[in-house]
Amino acid sequence: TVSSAAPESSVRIPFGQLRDTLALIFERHGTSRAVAAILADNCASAERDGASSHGVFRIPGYLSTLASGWADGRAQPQVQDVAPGCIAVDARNGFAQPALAAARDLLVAKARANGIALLAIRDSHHFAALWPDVEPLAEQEGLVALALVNSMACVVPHGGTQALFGTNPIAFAAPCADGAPLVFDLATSSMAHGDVQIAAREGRLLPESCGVDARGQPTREPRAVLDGGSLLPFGGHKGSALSMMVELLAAALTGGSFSFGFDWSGHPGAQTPRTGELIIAIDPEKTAGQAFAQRCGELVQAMADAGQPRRPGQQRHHQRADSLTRGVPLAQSTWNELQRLAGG
Ligand code: NDP
Ligand code: PYC
Repeated sequence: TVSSAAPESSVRIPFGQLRDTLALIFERHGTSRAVAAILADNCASAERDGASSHGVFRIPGYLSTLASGWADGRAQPQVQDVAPGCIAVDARNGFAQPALAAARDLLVAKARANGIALLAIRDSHHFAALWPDVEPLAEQEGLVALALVNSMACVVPHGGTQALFGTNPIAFAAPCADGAPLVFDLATSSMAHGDVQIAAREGRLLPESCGVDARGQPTREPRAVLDGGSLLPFGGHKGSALSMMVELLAAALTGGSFSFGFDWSGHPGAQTPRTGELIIAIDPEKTAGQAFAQRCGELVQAMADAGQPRRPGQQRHHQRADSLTRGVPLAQSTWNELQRLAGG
């Protein structure tokens, strides 16, 4: 088991060392060197930012997926320039992040030229946090970015009886005059599936109204949700409608599978959903000029003045600053296991 920082005996690992160790692990377990570098940076960044449901906790799932032959860690994404404002990428059963990396420069150029551009990734596996797909577009390029990805059927549509939707996250990033971009990244389910797994491992009950058991009865028992039960959408019919939208935009619009549309039963150990991802990038200069980032700063200040104690992304950036200063916190046993997997 690879778990995040445990209170008993923990260590602080420099971010670069963690990332390099993860890259070795990926490469040793079947990805190309280029894919290993991208996945390692993504996974180490999540751990650095305290996004523990998608940090090193995910390594065993990546490795069992690769071992099962379900995802291709050496896939070469195929980028197609399909229209002035539209790029399609066939990830060819590889991971979504290398597909995004292959199309990123073109996406930025098209957003700048047209004011808006669409990146439609299909036949891709996304097993990670979504904010890394949008935050750099705001931070490094000054673009507003929205990403949607669908996952695996584990969420019952509002009022329904059967799991159909994925946990289907939406991430948004906007440049902000006060420095860090304004970012949110949230599952459209009551909880991320990863957090249910972590609760099960730690022996914690789930909050009320998050999930149902295999008979459709409300339960707070994480194992009951994981073993034949389902999660509920967040916010009742409203979250359910957003999840439905994610299925349409991330799957139907890209040519990827719906969350209920793929069959991994022939690949025991497979954990990564084989679906699609949509990214929309907008150049705010076209309609608002430099004023956009200032208006964003104004809005953030107004929220603080209205008494909101914390803005989305703030906790993550706080954890990032701490990790970059003192090292990324990990349980000693986790770090030992990662080094073993890396062959060290
Ligand atoms: P959370 O509910 O933890 O957080 C959602 C957002 O709300 C974050 O931007 C967070 O900012 C912000 N936030 C949280 N608490 C507050 C608060 N009190 N005040 C203001 N803002 C707040 O995220 P989820 O559990 O829904 O998702 C966790 C991760 O799981 C995401 O990264 C998501 O992409 C990933 N995921 C990935 C899937 C996939 O298919 N690849 C599927 C489902 C989820 P902050 O980060 O600063 O806390
Ligand atoms: O935590 O819900 C989740 C999730 C699904 C796919 C990757 N993460």
